[in-house]
Amino acid sequence: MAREPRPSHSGQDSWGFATRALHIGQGPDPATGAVVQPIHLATTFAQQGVGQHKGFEYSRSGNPTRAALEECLAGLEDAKHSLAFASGLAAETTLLLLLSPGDHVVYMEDVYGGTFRLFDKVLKRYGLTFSAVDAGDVDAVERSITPATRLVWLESPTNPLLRVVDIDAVSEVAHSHGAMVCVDNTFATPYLQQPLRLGADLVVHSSTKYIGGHSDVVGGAIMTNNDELEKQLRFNQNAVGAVPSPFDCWLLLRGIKTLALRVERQSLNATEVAAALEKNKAVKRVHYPGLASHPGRAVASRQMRMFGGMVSFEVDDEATALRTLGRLKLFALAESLGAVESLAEHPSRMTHASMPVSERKRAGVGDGLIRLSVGVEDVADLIADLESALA
Ligand code: P1T
Repeated sequence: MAREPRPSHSGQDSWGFATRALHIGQGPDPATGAVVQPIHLATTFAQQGVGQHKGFEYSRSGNPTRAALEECLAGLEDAKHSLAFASGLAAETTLLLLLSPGDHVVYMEDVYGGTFRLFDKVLKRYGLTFSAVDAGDVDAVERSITPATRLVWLESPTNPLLRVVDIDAVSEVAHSHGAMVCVDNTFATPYLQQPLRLGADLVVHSSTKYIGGHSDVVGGAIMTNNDELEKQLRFNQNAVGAVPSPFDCWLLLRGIKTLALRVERQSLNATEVAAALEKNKAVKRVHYPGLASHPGRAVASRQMRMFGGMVSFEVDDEATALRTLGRLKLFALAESLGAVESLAEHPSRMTHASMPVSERKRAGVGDGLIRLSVGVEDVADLIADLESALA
């Protein structure tokens, strides 16, 4: 049984999501009244006397445009703190620097291939250890926790199979063993799911995706309600320099204004696309949390507002998948996701190619799998495109 959601920290409980997205960190500029945030390109800020300044010293440590974005991002997740990064992986790397050699991480076996690569090819060399688990099974998570486990790393829905994890239940188990929980909320977006309110300690985003929403900016974010974690994260970010440019922060602020509208439409379109694919004879299986056939539907209904814009489906084999991708006209064959235009890709050859075949197999990422990022086009056109490519 799910518990009551944890309290909001944005201080704007009375505002709905779309209002927070437009008004937190986005108000008129106090200096000029401009209704759009200015872009502060300055790399350094004059001090009245040594150590006497208006909150900014040097742009790696802090920048007014980034601060506005961070305030807005915190508001989106109802979080006390947010930090903006140069990319999703920059955010993930900085977050994992909270750990020390010998620490153990349990992670959902079906994660973005680049996240797996960061764990497997980079951080293992610095003495961290990792165990993959099907986090859809809460008992399996508990069985993988050891006395050295400091962190449980989740995605929900996962990339690319849209598996669903009960964030509340896994957080309870992890906390009972003294481990923190981080949720990569990129696929769900803060509009659909707020992991901190479900018990997670940290949220990470690739804001390159839905938060930016227009395939024109790479970025990342971390949110937390924990003051001590925030202090360490800010120290680590400044120490390693994983910061976004002011212009990228501004583009993200611009994208966020329509996040709720876009994700609403993408979720509605994806629901129709998934239903059409399920009826198509060339399709063996459709993965979408909103389908009655999806094993995670009940949990997703409880922890998400809608089911999101990502859909995956399986065709007979790799040759059929590649042929289908080659025939699509509206869906661009491209990595990435979450933007207004629809994209399609082949996870085993593209986004998850950095996972060894054995890991892909274990996670269930087959060669006949196609992943769709459903955009905001007219859904009838998207379905017609898929049907003619599958014919
Ligand atoms: O690309 P970057 O902004 O560094 O974000 C990495 C990342 C982190 N988490 C998830 C769930 C992701 O999907 C990604 C990036 N993913 C793709 C590029 C993709 O096509 O799946």
